[in-house]
Amino acid sequence: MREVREDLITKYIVLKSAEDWAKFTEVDVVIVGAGPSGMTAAKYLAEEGFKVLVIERRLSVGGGIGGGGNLFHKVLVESPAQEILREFNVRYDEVEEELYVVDAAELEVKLAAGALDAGARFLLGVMVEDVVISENPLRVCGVALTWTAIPLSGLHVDPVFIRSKAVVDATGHDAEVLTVVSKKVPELGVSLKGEKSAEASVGERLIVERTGRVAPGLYAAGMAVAKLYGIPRMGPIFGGMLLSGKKVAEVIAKDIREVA
Ligand code: 48H
Repeated sequence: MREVREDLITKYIVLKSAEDWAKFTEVDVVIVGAGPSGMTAAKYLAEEGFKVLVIERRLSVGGGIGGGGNLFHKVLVESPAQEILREFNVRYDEVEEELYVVDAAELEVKLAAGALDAGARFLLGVMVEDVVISENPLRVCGVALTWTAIPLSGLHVDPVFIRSKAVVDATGHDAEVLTVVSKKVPELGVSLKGEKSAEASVGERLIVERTGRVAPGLYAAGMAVAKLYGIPRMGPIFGGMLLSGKKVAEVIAKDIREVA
C-alpha cells in the first residue's frame, strides 16, 4: 500500500472542500433537505443542466424514508410514482393494482445516487438557518448556512451565504425555511396553516397539486407543502413525495428559463 503522511490527509481534504465551497457560493437551485422530495427534485433539475446543491443537516441522506413504517423497513408507493422509481432504478413489488412496496434502505440510497449521478451536489452536516433576500422586486435569492454542530454548541457564530435563483423548502414536517420566511420577511405573505391529521389519499393528492412556487425565488415540496396549506398527513406512503419533487423541479426549470 502507498504510505500516506497524516498532514497530506488534512491538506487534500481542506483543499478540495474549499474548492467546492467556492463553487457552491452561487448555484441555480438550493434544495434544503435530502429527503424523498428534495432528492427527487435534485435529480430532475440537474438533468436539465442546472447547478443544484442539496443541503442536509444530518450526516445521512433519506430524511423520513429510513424509518420506514414505524421502523418496519418497507414503505409504500402508489401509481403513477412507480415511473419515478423506475427512473431511479428502485425495485418494487406490486402488492395490489397500482400499489407498490419498496425497501426503505434501497429507496434512500438510490434516490441519492440518482441525484448525484445526474450532477447534483450534496452538503451533509450543514443546515439552513435563514434566507437571503433582495428588494425591488422583493425575492428570496439565497440561503444562510451553518454547520449543524454550531447551534448545538451554543456558540454565537455568524453564518455563510449562498446565492441562488431558487430555494426549495424540502425540510419535511417542520417546513423550516417557510417558517423562517413567515417570521422574518412578512412582506412576502407566507403564512403556515399547519399540517392536518391523517387522510392518506387526500393528503397525497393535495401535496402534489399545491407543490410549487410560494413567493418569488421560494418553492416548497413534500411535507413542507402540507404544513403550509393545512393538508392531511398520509403516513409511510411516498408516491406524493416523489411526484412533488418532480413537480417542483418542472416549475423551477420553467421559471428560471422564463427569466433568462
Ligand atoms: C438542512 C434540513 C433542515 C434545515 C430539515 O422529512 P423529509 O423526509 O422530507 P420530505 O417532505 O421529502 O418527505 C417527508 C416524508 O419523509 C414523511 O415524513 C412523510 C411522508 N410523512 C407522512 C406522515 O404522515 O408522517 O426530509 C427532510 C430533510 C431531513 O433529512 C432533515 O434532516 C432535513 O430535511 N432538514 N436540512 N437545513 N434547516 N431542516
